[in-house]
Amino acid sequence: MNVNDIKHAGLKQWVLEYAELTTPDAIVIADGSSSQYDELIDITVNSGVATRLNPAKKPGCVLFLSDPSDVARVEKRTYISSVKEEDAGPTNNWMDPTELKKEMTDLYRGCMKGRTLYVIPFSMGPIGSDIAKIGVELTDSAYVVTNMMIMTRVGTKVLDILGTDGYFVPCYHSVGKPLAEGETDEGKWPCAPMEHKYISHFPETREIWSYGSGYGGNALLGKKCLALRIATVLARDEGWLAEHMLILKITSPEGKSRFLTGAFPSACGKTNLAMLIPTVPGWKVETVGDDIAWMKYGSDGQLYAINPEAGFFGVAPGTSEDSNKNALVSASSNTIFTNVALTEDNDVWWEGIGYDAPGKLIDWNGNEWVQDKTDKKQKPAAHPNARFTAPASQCPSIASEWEDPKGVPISAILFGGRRPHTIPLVHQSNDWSHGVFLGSIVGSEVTAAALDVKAGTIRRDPFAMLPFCGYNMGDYFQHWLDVGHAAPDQEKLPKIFYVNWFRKTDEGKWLWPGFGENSRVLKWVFERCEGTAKFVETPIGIMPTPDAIDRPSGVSEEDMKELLRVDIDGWLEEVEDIRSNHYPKFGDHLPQELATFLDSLEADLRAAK
Ligand code: O2Y
Ligand code: MN
Repeated sequence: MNVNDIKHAGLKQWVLEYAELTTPDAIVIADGSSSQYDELIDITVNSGVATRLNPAKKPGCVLFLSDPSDVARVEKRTYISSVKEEDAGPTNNWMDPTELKKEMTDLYRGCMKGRTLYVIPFSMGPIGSDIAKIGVELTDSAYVVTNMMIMTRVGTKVLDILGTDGYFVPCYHSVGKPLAEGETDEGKWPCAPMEHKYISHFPETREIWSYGSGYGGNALLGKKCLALRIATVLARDEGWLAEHMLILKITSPEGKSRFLTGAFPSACGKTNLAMLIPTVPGWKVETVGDDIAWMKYGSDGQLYAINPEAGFFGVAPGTSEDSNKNALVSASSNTIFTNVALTEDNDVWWEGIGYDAPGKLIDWNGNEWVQDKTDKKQKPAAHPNARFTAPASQCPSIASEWEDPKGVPISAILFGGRRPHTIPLVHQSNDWSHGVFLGSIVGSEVTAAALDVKAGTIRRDPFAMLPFCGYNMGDYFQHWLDVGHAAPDQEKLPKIFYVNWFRKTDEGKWLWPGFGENSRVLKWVFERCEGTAKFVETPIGIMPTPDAIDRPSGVSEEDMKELLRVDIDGWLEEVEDIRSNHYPKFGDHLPQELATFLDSLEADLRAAK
C-alpha cells in the first residue's frame, strides 16, 4: 500500500503536507502485517542499531541501545500548549501554541532527509470498540513503528474503520536527526540534543507534536501522549475518565470475580501488581492492563474500564521470577528490549533479574562489562529505566476479558504511592468524593523513570497523573467530583482505597513484604466490596481491624499494628504540607469540596489526639 491508496482525503493531504515539510526519501504505510514487522526489524538489525537475540533463548527478540541523552520521558521538555496558560495549570509546562508550533515547524523542516517517513494508523482500544480512539503517528523511526505494533493495534484494519472521513488524533514525530547525502547512523541511536527535544500537546486542536527523542513515552505517541494527556481532555469534554491505572481481575476461592483499577505513580510496581501471583490459597489474580484505564458508565449504571493498549512497556531491572514471573514469560519471545545488557550468547541480563551476570556482558552503553560484586560503585549493566516491549497476549495471567470492547465493570479503585512513613497499609474512603480527596493528595518517592526530578524525594502526584494530565489539574479534580455526582446510581460507584506497600521502620527495614503478599490486601478490598470484611471507622477513613488481614510470614503482630496505625502526628504534618504547599498551587481552580475535606480531616485528627 502506498500513500495514494489512502482513501481518507484529509489523512492523505496531512501526510503529504508533513512529507513536504520534513523531506523524507520515502513514505511507507504501516499495514500491521507480521511480514512488515519482520522487514522493519531486519532494517534496524542490518543498520547496526539493533541486535537480534539468540533464537534458542529469546525467539523473535531484539535489543536496542539508546543514546545516553535519550533514556526516559523528559518532563521538562513536555508541554501542554493550550491557548491560555491558565488552562494548562500549575503542574504543566506551557508555551504559547503559535510560538511553539513556529519553533517546532522550523525543527521539522528537512528533518527526515535520508530517512523514511512511516505512517502508523493505530487504535487505542479494541478496533471498533465504542470506547476506542484512533490516532495516526507520522515518524521516521523504525523502532517506533515496531514498538507501536506491539503496544497498539496498527494497520490497514484501522484505516478501514477510519473510512473516508473518520476522526483521528494527528501525531507528528521525528527523531530530529536528518542525514546528509551518503551519511548513515553508523549503528548509533538517532536523536536530537536535549534543548531541541519537544513533547508537545495542543489540547484545543487535539494534536501531538514530538521531536528529538526516539524513546518510550516521548515517541510511542499512543501511550502517555494520546491515551493520557489528550484523552484526559476528551474525557473531560465527554464525561468519562482517562487514567494512569492498571486493571486487574480478582477471583475468590468461591469463584466470584471482581475487577479493580489502581493508580500508582511511575516506578511503584504497577506492572507487578497487575500480574501478581497471590500467596493467599485459592485466590486468583488476572491482568487486564498494567498502565492505562479508560472508564465510562455503561447502560447499567456501572463504571466500565478498557485497557487502551495491546502490550507492556515494562521496566526490566528488578523484574525476576520472584518479583514478576508473568512479566518474564510475557517478554520471553517476540519482545523488543531497550537498554538492557547483552550476554555473550546473545541473551539479555539486568540488575535484579534474580541471578548473577553470566560472564562478560555488553552494557547499555555498548561497553564490555564484568560484574564485580566487591565494587559497590560499579555502574549498572542495564539502564535503571531499561524496558521490554512485550505483547499483552503473551502474558500467562492475561484475563479472558482483556479485549472485551465494552470493558470490564469496576468494583474498586486503588490509589497508592511509595511512602516510607505515615500512610497505612490500606484505608478506604467514606464515599466517592472523599476518595477524590485521597486521590488528590497522593505522593510518592521519586525514582528513575522521571530522570529530571531528584531521586529519593517525595513529590505529590495527584491520581498518579502529575505528568499526564492534559489540562489544569484543579479542573481535573472537579471533573472527578462531577463524574461521581453524575453517577446513574451512587450505590454502583466503585469503592475507593488508598494503599501503601512501601512502609519502613525508622531503621529503614520494610514493614511489608509486598509482591504476591499484596493479595492479602486485595482480599480485604474484595471483601469490603462484598460487605463481609471486618473494619473500623477512623479519622482518616475506613480501615481493617487488626485481625482482618492475615499476616504473611516475617510480619509480626507489632508490625501489623504499625502498618494499620493511624499516625495522628504524621497525618497532621501531611495536612500541614497539603495546606501550605500542595493545594495553594491550584488557586481558584481547587474545588471547595476538597478544601472542606482537608478541614474536616484536620478537625477529626485533632479530636482524636
Ligand atoms: O521512560 C519512558 O519513556 C517510559 S515511562 C512509562 C512506561 C510505561 C509505563 N509507565 C511509564 C510511566 O512513566 O508512568
Ligand atoms: Mn505509567
